[in-house]
Amino acid sequence: DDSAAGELDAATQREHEAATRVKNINKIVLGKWEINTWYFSPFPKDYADCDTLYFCEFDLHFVKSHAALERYLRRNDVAHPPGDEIYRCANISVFEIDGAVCKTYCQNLCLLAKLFLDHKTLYYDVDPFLFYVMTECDDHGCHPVAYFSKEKRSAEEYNLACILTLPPYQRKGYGRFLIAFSYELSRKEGKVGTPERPLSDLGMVSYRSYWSYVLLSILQSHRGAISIKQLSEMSAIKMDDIVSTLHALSLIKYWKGQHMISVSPRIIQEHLSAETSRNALQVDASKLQWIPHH
Ligand code: 1VU
Repeated sequence: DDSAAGELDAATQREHEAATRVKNINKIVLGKWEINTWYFSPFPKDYADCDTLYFCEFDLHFVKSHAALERYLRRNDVAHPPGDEIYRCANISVFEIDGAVCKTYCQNLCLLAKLFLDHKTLYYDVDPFLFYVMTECDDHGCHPVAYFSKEKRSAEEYNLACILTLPPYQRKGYGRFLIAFSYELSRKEGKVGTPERPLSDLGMVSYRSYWSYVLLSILQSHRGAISIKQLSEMSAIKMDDIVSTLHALSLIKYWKGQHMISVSPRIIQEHLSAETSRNALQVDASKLQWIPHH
């Protein structure tokens, strides 16, 4: 059909233009942070030529000047993201926000996130997604530190569409925490999951690190032979990702048309010892109050 093909071409072209456009907004102000941006993001025309954008960190409303933000904040007294708080453990909370319910918030979150994401196409249609915003809470409110989005329904077994830790909070284990959280949700749904592709370089290191840790931990405590399928059932990690991770760790052989896991306790110990000394932030599944969406 010519017209459909024509539309697709135009859409592809728009996408290409968006991807190759130069970075527009140089900085954002968000809560106590001034953050330099990394990439282009398609903010509305009126804001596209601003050097700095000023955000309310709680509802993600953005304005063009510091004075305008101060005026806005004086009138606005919410101190946490919208949606449902589905996890709380010490000062860490996770809020679940439905794209169809809090459209503007979720669109603004996508625009903000795109400033730090290279290759992702931006979804203006946020309705099919749920957003999970992780916060650090103090006396002033629940401050956003990281988030991921997830399709309400995925034909490809995706359990995470897009993940971002805000730059001031990166390399503290928050990305890893949210990846673990996404698998905890899959476990509750009784499904396996995998992140949407492509992964950025930083996304790839984070997933590799998580997968390695989870699989090595299971292998360490498991007695006797274990199959890829069993590992997948125990971890909610999709079988392909298990195979590629074990390959990368040289813990798998392909023999007579079958994958064979071959591990020695020494190898497991070597990999895990670095891990346990780091004291990473764990997801406490007993603190998750959530029932799957149908
Ligand atoms: O646990 P390990 O130490 O083995 O690994 C950690 C960490 O060391 C490693 N890592 C890095 N390694 C080298 N250079 C880095 N700059 C770096 N950053 C992290 O990754 C493991 C996880 O670390 P983390 O839990 O501290 O992770 P962050 O909170 O820093 O968050 C990781 C992400 C990927 C979310 C963060 O880097 C980010 O927001 N990047 C920009 C946006 C992005 O690329 N997002 C992923 C796009 S792909 C996608 O969304 C489709 C699923």
